[in-house]
Amino acid sequence: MRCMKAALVLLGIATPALALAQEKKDEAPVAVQTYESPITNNKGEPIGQIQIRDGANALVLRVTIKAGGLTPGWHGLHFHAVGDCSDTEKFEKSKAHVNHDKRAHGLLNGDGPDEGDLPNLFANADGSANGEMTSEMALTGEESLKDGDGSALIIHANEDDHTQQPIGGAGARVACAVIK
Ligand SMILES: [Cu+2]
Repeated sequence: MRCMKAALVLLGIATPALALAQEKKDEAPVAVQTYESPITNNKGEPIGQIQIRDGANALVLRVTIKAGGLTPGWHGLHFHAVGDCSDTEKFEKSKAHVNHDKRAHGLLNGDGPDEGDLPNLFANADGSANGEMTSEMALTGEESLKDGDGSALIIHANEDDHTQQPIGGAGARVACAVIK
């Protein structure tokens, strides 16, 4: 009798544990994809780099800028539609924001945001900056950052107010990183 009780208790514990193990086995682990690319300024010089990690729940963008890379203060940051940073003076070849759904620009705009919208990056007094942020975009697949013509991370001269069209008053494009 005592023995049987013990067996039942064991079963009671063992069953959920087994079920959990099976559940974990059934869920194929989603590997985190990583992408890194240098950031170039208007003179074509490298000023830092981006790192993108894309996993099951989020795409995480890390931006690292070395001292002297940017003017101190806030800078608008967006994913632009084409992965071309070759026209370093203006970075216009990167085209407009990634925006498949034709939304208005602005994280704080009621008709937005567009897919390229990102939070601002703050550069320190020495021009260095470090930031990490998430995006709704995916790294690979349909309508992703690495689509046919790729995309670019653009850093603007001024901060993005997250409201005004077309780019929140962020001004000139001062740095660019290819995502392809
Ligand atoms: Cu932009």
